[in-house]
Formats: sequence, C-alpha cells, structure tokens
Amino acid sequence: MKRSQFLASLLALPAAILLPGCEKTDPAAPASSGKKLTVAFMPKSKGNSYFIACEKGAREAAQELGVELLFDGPTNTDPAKQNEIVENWITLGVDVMAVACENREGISGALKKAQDKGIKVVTYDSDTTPDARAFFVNQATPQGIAEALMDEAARLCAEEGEFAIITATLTAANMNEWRKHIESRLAAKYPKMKLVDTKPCDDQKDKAQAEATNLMSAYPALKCIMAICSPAVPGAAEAIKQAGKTGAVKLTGLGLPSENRAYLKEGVTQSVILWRVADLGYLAIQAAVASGNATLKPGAKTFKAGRLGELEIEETSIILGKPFIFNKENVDQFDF
Ligand code: RAM
Repeated sequence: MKRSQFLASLLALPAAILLPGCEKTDPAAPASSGKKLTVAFMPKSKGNSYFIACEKGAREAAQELGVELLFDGPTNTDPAKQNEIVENWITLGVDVMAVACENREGISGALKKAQDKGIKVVTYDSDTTPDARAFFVNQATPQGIAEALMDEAARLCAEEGEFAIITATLTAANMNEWRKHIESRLAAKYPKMKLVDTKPCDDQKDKAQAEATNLMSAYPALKCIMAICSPAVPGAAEAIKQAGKTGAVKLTGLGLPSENRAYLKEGVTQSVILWRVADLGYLAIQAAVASGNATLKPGAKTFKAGRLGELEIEETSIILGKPFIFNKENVDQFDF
C-alpha cells in the first residue's frame, strides 16, 4: 500500500480510534472535567532548529498540563502544506491548535474553519488574521524586535552607510511586520544609513549564504547584513567568511546562540538578537490549553503562564518579553 493510501485510510477512521482519549472534548469544559485535551502544535517548518527548540518547550508544557500533544508541520516552509495539516487536524477532531503561520492570509481560511468546528486556535511566533485565532503568542513586540535589530545594525555601521536585509520569505507574517518597523526606525533615527536591498532565503541556511554572497558582489560598499530569520545568520556568516570579508562586512540578526557561537567567537558575526525560544513554545501550549479549557478568555489583560509567571496581554497578543543580544562575551551562557 502506498504511503498516501495508508494515510488516506487512517483519516477515514473515526477520530476516536486514531487518538485514544481524544473524542471531541468540549472546549468549554474546564480542565478539571478530567477530559484530556488534544493540542496540535505546528511550526513553520520541522527542519528549522528554531522550531525544534520551540517544540522542546511545548512538550515541557504539555507534560506539565497533562495534555496530548501532536506535533506536525512542513519539512521546509510550505503554506499549502500548513493548510493541509490544519484540515487533517480538523478531521481528527483535535481540541486546540497552536500554529506558527507562514502565510498570514493564506492560512486564515483553514483556521477559521477549525474555529467554526469548535476547535480553539492560537498562533505563536508568526500570526494570521486576528479573526482566525483567539490569541497570538508573541516572542516580543514587533517594535521591540525591529528597534533592537536596527539600533544594533546602526551601531555596527557607526550610523552611516549601506546595509541589506535577508528575510525568510516575502509573505511571512512576522518578517513583514518586523521589516515595517525596521524601516520606520531607519527613517526616524538614521538618515545617513541606506537599506539597499532585501532578499528572501526561505528560512534556508544555504540560500541565505548564496544571497549574502550576491549582495556583497552587487553592493561593494555594503557595510552590514541584517539577517532577520535564524537560518540566515549562520548562512550569511559563512558567505562573509568565504569572501574574506570578516570584519569588513558586519553581521547581526535574529539567530540561535548554538548556531552562531563559532562565528561570534571568530568575529565574523558581531551579535545576534533573540529570545528564549523554548519559552515561546512553552507559552504557546500554556495559552492553547488555557484557551481550550476556557480559563483564558478574550479581553483578558494578563495571563498566568506556569513557570513564566504573569504576562501582559496587548489586545490579543500575549507577550513573552523583550529580545536580548548575544555576543562573543556572553554566548557561552546559553544552551539553545
Ligand atoms: C526563523 C523563522 C521564525 C522566526 C525566526 C527568528 O526561524 O522565520 O519564524 O521567528 O527565524
């Protein structure tokens, strides 16, 4: 039997057979009802170390809360595949979904369909349209992330000269939100700096390396690359190193300490900015479960998220905290 036939046969089974103990739980039933919630957790892509770190925190929260966690997503960024998985989870009858959305609008229809079926939906890391989910679990405010990136790039360029951005995709919700605020900060504070180009790398390190190489060729006066998706930081670092431009072209961006440690110590990468990624996954599941059992309702201003304590809610965004900067002096303090 072909894999596709096997999967199709699985989906034909009643959900209760596929997910023991997960017959459609009334999402309004408080956790105390004893019914085990089934929470489905989706990354933008399973092949990305950033989401592997998210999953670690998600599993910690699922175990702490005694819920069934399903983890599935595209291997590489693929909006259509994300929609397909949401449809499968609707068929399976999960209770809650927590999704990092690749395409803000593209996934909203499938998520609204899930909500119409009584499935609670939260997003994390990268949002959809607000009407397609109850809450967005945000690593930090878009303004906070963008200002940290732009101010760091300006510091590295002594506030003048050309810089370029490498982003994940041109449709990624979080990327485009951050780019909007980066350009606002640039216009407001750094008149002698110029953003010469923005190139996508599909959240792929190798593509980021190629784009960084092309950027350095196309812009000989380039002073800095700002890599705003985590695979792009080591990708751009390798390009700068191989081009013999270590220190000549500065590099900062949103990256994992583990993926950038060597480049930081060699002086190829000057800094990376991020948040505790496992905490983002942990918070996503805490919020998903609380939304699923109706202990977290729209209109709440704060949310008690287990070991993270009480967090602020801005409208319907639950904010993990502020980004922080890793450099060669402090990178060894972090293990993710
Ligand atoms: C990549 C993804 C993710 C983003 C990080 C910074 O891993 O694009 O959505 O939050 O970079």
